[in-house]
Amino acid sequence: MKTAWKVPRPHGGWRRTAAGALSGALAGFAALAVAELVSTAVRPEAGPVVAVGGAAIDRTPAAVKDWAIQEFGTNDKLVLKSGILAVLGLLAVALGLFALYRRRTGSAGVLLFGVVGAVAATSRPDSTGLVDALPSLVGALVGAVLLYVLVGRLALRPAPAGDAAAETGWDRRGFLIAAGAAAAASAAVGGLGRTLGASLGKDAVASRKAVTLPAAASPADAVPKGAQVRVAGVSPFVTSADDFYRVDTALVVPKVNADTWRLRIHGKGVTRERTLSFADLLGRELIERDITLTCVSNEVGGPYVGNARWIGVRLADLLDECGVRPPSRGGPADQLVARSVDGMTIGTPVDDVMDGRDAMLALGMNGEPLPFAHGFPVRMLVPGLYGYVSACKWIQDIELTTFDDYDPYWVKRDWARKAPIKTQSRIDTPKPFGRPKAGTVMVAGVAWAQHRGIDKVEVRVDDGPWQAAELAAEDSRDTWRQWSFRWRATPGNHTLTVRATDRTGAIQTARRTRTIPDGASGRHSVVVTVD
Ligand SMILES: Nc1nc2c(c(=O)[nH]1)N[C@H]1C(S)=C(S)[C@@H](COP(=O)(O)O)O[C@H]1N2
Ligand SMILES: [Mo]
Repeated sequence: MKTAWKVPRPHGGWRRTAAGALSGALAGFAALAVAELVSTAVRPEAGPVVAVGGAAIDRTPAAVKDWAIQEFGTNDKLVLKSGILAVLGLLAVALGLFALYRRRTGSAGVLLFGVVGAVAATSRPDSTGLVDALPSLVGALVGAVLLYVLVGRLALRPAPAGDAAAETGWDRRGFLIAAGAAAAASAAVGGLGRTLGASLGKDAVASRKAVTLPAAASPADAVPKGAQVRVAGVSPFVTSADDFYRVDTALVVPKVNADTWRLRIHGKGVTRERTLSFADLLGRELIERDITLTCVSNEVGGPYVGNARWIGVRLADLLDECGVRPPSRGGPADQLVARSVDGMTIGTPVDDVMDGRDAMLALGMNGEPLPFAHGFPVRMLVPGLYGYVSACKWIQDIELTTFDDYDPYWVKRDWARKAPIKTQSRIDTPKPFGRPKAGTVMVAGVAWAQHRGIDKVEVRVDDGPWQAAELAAEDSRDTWRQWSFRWRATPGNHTLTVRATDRTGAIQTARRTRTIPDGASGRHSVVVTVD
């Protein structure tokens, strides 16, 4: 039997339905284009996509965010923005279809999205006030009016009197003209917004260009020649700024003008509160150190670890001048909370900052002022601690407080209050599922246990015994250390596993844990087929 499934012909025909959908899409496009243009005058972070995206990031459960970082890496933000645009597009089309039946309510729906964007923008931690509502509201108003006008062209004309058989119709020509004009105008507004947006932050760019980093009073020793193993495929010992991993919540990289930037130090036990300018910091004694930074979201074998030469101000000296004593010397504050210009908060144990390690306010990376993406003009670094509890970028405020009194950003999202970096090692070559030739195969990679140092790296082939790898020269105990292992490879499938031993004598654990709450543990393995 044949079943016919008939879709009822929509009121006014399919073309009119399509025109309704198009009206919605155009209204959404116009609203976003106008909103982005207005945001270049207000604040780029106040645009609806960035504001809603930022709010989404803050509300994403830790596990989902970690999954996104693993899955999309540094593209996570692009994926989020595309996702928001896709959802907005679908909703706009739905509103357009709805407006065919309820024109006013459809337009009001567009306004409602404007209100959502406005609320998101004004409630961001870095919001500068009610003006942040403007981009979303103005954009939505334009979108709502446009939808109303376009759908007005789709009104059905009554059939001529006395001719009941005649088709009812709508003003196709009028609609197409209006839709075409709206699309062109929106594209022009969008283009203008892009052009203006690209030129924003020019003062910040100029202030960065004007920076000359002085020589450090306490320079770093040259990286030992033997720190880099001579095996192809191993990460460079010093990671270039371009290749350095980037992990942060900023949908728009903050462009801070170093000339107007200030850092305030205050809070519990601060007897001499201070506000410092960039010039103040540049004029102080600087230290230069090689420090390997690691993200707590780095999976075993993962890429979120990098090593650079940093120049900056020793943080303990600065705190000392402000009268701060660590709790181990009777001070009342055990937590240092760093705040960034984009509202990030990062909490670090005061004892760690002041125990003699090279915790610093970094002004430069690999001989250049910090890149904007890595925290220009100033970021914090504390050797031995994961970035989320130590490495605040675009820092503007340091508050001395207690762990009891305040939970910073990531701690509110279920990550651990304290997170020293776990001893880890990674096989850089051969790559997983590589096909090396039988004979001597160089196995090599990196190992890290910042501020403890790496004393041993061992490799195991399949279920064989652990065999000592050759350690490259150590730069410092705050940096990673390379290693290599000459493997007499025999044909067939093999699993290579690595483990490191740190200077306390502790062997890297085999116990696999997730990254949440305080960093992944376990050992990196690579499966290869030897031909
Ligand atoms: N302002 C700000 N600082 C931040 C973050 C952030 O999201 N915002 N992320 C932290 C995390 S989780 C890490 S691992 C490091 C990464 O620094 P990088 O992007 O320079 O590699 O920055 C830290 N500092
Ligand atoms: Mo991180």
